[in-house]
Amino acid sequence: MPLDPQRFLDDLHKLRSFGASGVGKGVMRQAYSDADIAARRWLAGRMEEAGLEPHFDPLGNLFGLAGERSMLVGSHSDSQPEGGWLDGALGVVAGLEVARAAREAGRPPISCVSFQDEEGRFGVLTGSDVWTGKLVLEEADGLTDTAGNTLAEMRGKMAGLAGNFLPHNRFSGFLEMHIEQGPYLEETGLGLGVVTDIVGIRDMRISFEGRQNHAGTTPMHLRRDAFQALSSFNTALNSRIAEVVNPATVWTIGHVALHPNASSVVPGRVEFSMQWRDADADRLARMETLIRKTAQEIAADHNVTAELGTVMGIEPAAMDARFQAELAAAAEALAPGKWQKMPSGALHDAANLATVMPAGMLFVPSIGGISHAFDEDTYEADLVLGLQVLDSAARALAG
Ligand code: HGY
Ligand code: MN
Ligand code: MN
Repeated sequence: MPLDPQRFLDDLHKLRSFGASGVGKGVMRQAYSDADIAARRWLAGRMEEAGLEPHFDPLGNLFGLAGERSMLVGSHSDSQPEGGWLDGALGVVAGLEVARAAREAGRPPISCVSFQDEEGRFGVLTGSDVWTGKLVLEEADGLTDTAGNTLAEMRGKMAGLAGNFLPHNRFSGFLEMHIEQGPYLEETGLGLGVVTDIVGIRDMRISFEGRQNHAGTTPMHLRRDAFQALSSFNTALNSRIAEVVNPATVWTIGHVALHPNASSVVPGRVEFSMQWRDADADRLARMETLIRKTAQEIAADHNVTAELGTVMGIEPAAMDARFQAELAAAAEALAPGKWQKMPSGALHDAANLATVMPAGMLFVPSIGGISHAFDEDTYEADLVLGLQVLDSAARALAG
């Protein structure tokens, strides 16, 4: 039996050793970090050993190519600044194992992939945004991370490896296996999820500029305090947004940079991320209008200025009906009655790939619904069952 679950698990643990956090099974492997690049070099070596042709494109997306035209299976191997060992890595190593097994068995070719910067150090799903043509390379190059590094500088670290962008029609479709990253599969006890749709997202940076001053001598009524503005903005938004959202809508202020961030100084500037997600593009637009209006009104109330950055986003995406059906058939054959159809609240490269080829996704449960945290985990039996279902569906679709 060429599909080798132990080899898959061994490779998954080896991948974690690049950027291993020392806390639980966590990793720190942000896109273009030394750990990320070392991991990609190691993955390229494993592809080569398997008889797949490693190919880096100008973004650092790494493909393991088989045949002249094939199915593509994979995910991403970059992590959040503090990430778990499975987010993305699971789908990459599963893709490698499925492609390797197909080759060893002499079956129709399957290629594998690890996309770059899925976690949005620079953009939203930067590597697949550029490859699928959503974002032009020149524009992407000017994007900065929260420390002010540009994408152009960071991808320059991989310039020696880079080849061309591959044509999309080299691939007949895309399959991605991922951890659910939420609580539903565990709650329902149905161990596998066949993804129907992926939510849309909007992401922007907002800053409030006030007046930096002495925290002991500046009377409250004369202050132009950037933190107070942010605090009021958050409170006002949470109350006003109720008119627009539904129970599945989510919004997050996840990154805040307060300047100068010192206890005896009235803060003069704050820059923060504002992200919102929903399955309905119209609702995403209505939320944007409300966010802009609230930011401007609160800025005026606090005598600070508001600067609203460019909104980046991904549209809600439906997964291909045939790919859903093959995943469902494989799940039913290997785990009868133990799977469900479900939408994804997390973003995935499959949302971008769905704009250029048929795409499908399979979820396995996350213990406690935890992800984007060091203690993210999944039972080994679920990882292996997911691999087997993915392989079965990939074979049917490649065949
Ligand atoms: O943020 C997300 O949904 C994904 O993990 N990039
Ligand atoms: Mn992911
Ligand atoms: Mn993630």
